[in-house]
Order: sequence, then C-alpha cells, then structure tokens
Amino acid sequence: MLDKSPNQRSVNVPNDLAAFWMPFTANRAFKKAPRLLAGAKDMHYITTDGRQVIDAAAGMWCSNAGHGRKEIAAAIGKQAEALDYAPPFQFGIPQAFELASRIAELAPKGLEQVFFCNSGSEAADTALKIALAYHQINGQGGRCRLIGRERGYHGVGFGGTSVGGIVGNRKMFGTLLTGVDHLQSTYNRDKQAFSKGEPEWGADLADELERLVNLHGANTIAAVIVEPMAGSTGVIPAPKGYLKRLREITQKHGILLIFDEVITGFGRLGFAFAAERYGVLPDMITFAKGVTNGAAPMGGVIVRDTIYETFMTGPEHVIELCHGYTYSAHPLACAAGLATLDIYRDEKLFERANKLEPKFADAVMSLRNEPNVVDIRTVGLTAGIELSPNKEGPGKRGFEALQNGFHDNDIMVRVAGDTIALTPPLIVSEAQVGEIIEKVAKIIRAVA
Ligand code: PXG
Repeated sequence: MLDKSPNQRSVNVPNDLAAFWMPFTANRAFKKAPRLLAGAKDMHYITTDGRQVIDAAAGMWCSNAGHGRKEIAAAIGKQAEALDYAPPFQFGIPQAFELASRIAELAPKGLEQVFFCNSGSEAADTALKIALAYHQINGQGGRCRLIGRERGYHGVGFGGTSVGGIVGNRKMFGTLLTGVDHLQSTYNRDKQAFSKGEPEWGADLADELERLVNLHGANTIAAVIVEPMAGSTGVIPAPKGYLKRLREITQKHGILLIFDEVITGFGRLGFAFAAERYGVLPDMITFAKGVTNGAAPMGGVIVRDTIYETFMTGPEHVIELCHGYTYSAHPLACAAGLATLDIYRDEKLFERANKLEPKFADAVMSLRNEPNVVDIRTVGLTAGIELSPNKEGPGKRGFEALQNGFHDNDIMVRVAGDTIALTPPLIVSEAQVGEIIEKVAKIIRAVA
C-alpha cells in the first residue's frame, strides 16, 4: 500500500503561514512552497524536513564564520544569565566599551569612535544624522544635502531609502527626504563585462560629484554615502581608482564621505574593512551583519576622531548627540560581537578570504558559457552572475533560480533581480567552492 503519511519533520512546523507578513519576500509564492529552516552548522542550513542545504550566501551576508559557532552561542548564553539588559543611555556595560575598542582597532587609523545601533538601516540613518549635526555644530548648518548613488542600498529607514538608489525600494514611499541627489551607478556592462575584481573602466564617474557640487554649491552638501561594493543590486565592485577620486573631491569641498560597509565589513573583501583594501580613509564607516556573525542584531557607525571631538564641547552635563536606540550596545549583541571578533582573529578569516579570492574568481568565471549568462562580477569572496531576463520580464528567472536552488539542488543563493549572488561564509573550503559552482551551473541550466 502506498504510504500517504505526511513527510516526517525533524521539528514542529506551523500549519498556518498566514499571520507572518514576511519582509522583502514574495509572500504568496513562499506560502505555496515554503523554504523553512530548522538548523545550521558550519557551511550548511538544515531544512525542517532534514535536508542539508549548502549556504552560498552566508545567510544574508552575515555569517562570515559559518553557522552554529559554539563560542558565540556560549557567550550569548552566559551574558543573558549575567546581565540580560542594561540601559545604554547614561549607563554602560564594560562589554560595549571593549567591543567598540576592538572594532576601532580593526578600522583604519583615524576612525576611532563607535556608535552602536541594531541594524544596517539604523547605521545608515545614524551616519547621515551625525553628518548633518556635525556641520550644524561647525557653524555650517547650510550643509544639509545628502548624496547617494543609483543602485545603492542603505537599508530601509527614511534616510537610507532616500539616499538609496533602488527604484523598487523608493517608488512607493512618497517624496522621502528632500535635498537628496544621486551619483550615477558605476556599472556599465559594455565596458566592464566579466571583470575579475575592480573593473578598469569607470574611475572618471567619480568626477560627476564635481558636477553635483557645481549644481548645488559645496556649502549645501553635508555628505556622500556609497557602498565600496554595491551588494544588494547584484555585486558591483567599485572601478579601480573610483573611491580615491571620490575622497579627493569630497575632501576638497569639505563634504563628509561615508562608506556603507554593512556587507563589505568584517572580511568579505579580504580585509577587516574595504576602506583598507582601497587605501581610502572615509569619515565614517557603517557596519552590521558580520559584526556578530549574524547571531544577534547589531549595527554601528565608526567615526573619525575629529568628528567626535567636534561634538565634545559645551557643558559636560549636556547630551552631545540626541540620538540612540533602546537596544544600542545590547548586552547579548556585545557578547556575540566579542566572541565573533575572537573567531575572526584566531582563525585569520579575513586573510583566508583574501587568499581564496583568485581561486574563487576563477571558479565563478567558469560559468560564463552557461546559458543566459550575460555578465559575471567578482570581488573578495563575492560574485554576481547576471542572467538575461526570461520572456516573463525582469526578475522571474532570478526568482526561479532561488527556488530551484533550494528545492532541487540543496543550495541557498541570494538573488538580485536576475543576478545570482554568491557570498559564502569565509570558512568555505576550495572543495565547497567547487560544489557551489557545480550546483549553480545546474540551477542556471534548469532555469534556461
Ligand atoms: N547597507 C547595506 C550596504 C546593506 O547591504 C543595509 C544597509 C541594511 O541593513 P539591515 O540590517 O537594516 O537590513 C544592507 C542590507 C541581499 C540583501 O539580498 C542585502 C541586505 C539585506 C537584505 C538582503 O543582497 N543588505
């Protein structure tokens, strides 16, 4: 007799998926064919029906040290027992100061103070607000324009959405912040297709900032915010020399430069921060994700000492920056962060990523003759494999790739439109890189 009993589940799963309005998710498609996760260890997720799925996305660019790290779990547990919550306004915990020092040590010299929040979105909004307040204190309150870049992603707060350049994220939300302008994206397929690492072409696009300065007047512009590598729009590395040029122009005009390193921070490009890879010192760096290996929510902004000092004036009983969150420097996140940084240091994971980069890039480039591949971009332990849209329009082939990977090929990938993004944990072995590429080839053929 045929067995008609339901699949054995290794964990309880809900029988009603209706109540949870899932973020950045095609809810109806998900609820028809759910992708439910129950566990994770090292390079794999384990599904609720017990399948091992290789993680080619570090979760969502978060788990650089791989999953299920016992040291992090133990640190969180210990912290929860010792001190579950402490108010971060007017009180502090030693772990927050220690973590700030450790992060500042990893950052380029000159970036010395760390402001904590809980996500990359909050980090972007915090950095933008610090920029505005800094100019205000400096007697240059007229500097209130913010400049982002097309195809940039800085989270979903009103500030981050305003300087962000992803049309779909902006168009439903009204006028957003006023006084915002955008540089153009650095991506040009005709000039850059199949570049390994930073494309040769495109540094001159930074000169567009001069045009915006001429248009608006330097004394109206507070800050420029860019990702050193645009991740969410499909892995767009900065062209060679582009970030240096942006730094020169911002410096010349007294404009602050913010690097959004929510993705590129903590080893993704083979260095603690991309600023180091590119030898460019911004005024602020935002971070999140990898700081706790994804094990607890945390974000933050690393700030130039000169900016911090500007605020440290006036009567000492007065709060210098009226900004912060109930969960800034949350004890569990600080504990997770400290344990995570220990792992990164002890296992030399940033150096590991750096060493693996050429082999990873070669392996990904081997996909260039697969069907519908129109471009492959790589940098650090990250790659974007862009497929042409199918006849149902942009995004459908990409969505099918995500589904096919999870359901049929036991692999988790991220997709941005029709681009498959590979961003594995930095612990990935060469053999696992090979396995990931084989699986991605199968996906690409399946959605051809
Ligand atoms: N800045 C950057 C550069 C990011 O990549 C954020 C800010 C916002 O972080 P929070 O923690 O508020 O989500 C991000 C987030 C993807 C993907 O598929 C990327 C992100 C989030 C979700 C999906 O590439 N990046």
